[in-house]
Amino acid sequence: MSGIRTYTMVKPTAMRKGYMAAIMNKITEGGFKIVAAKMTRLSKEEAEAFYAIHSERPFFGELTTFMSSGPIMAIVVEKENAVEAYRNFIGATNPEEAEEGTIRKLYGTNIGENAVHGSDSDENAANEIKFFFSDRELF
Ligand code: 3AN
Repeated sequence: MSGIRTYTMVKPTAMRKGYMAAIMNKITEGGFKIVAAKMTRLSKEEAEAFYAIHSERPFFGELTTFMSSGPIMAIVVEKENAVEAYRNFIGATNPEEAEEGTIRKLYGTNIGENAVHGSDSDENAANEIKFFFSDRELF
């Protein structure tokens, strides 16, 4: 059975460009309920731990340097079939290939700085939520 929660975060470039509130609005308008949110910043080591599943990818260094380059907004959203629904909602990894009207199309800069993260499985969503939030921060 698919889960009702997924993890997302507004990435540093989108934060720097001032898109945080617009993105959170769009998430809510898309029918996702925000059940946890906090602004925080990852150290390089924390970014490496968060993206450990990508450690063999050629862009790992660039990705973790970027993700630790400034504040992020960490968010948990709820909706039926959350992981798949949210990934469809944000659009393709590369903003240039993302559908019109999606968050990555509207607010993404390039394939690495693509505005938001979205968990890719229920198992990863649960781990990523735990990475950022304690039980008392989830509503
Ligand atoms: P998604 O975030 O859509 O699941 P993945 O799992 O392929 O995409 O990649 C994880 C993250 O790594 C992406 N959100 C993106 O920021 C970054 N990334 C993916 N491909 C590249 C690339 N070719 N160069 C730089 N960063 C990349």
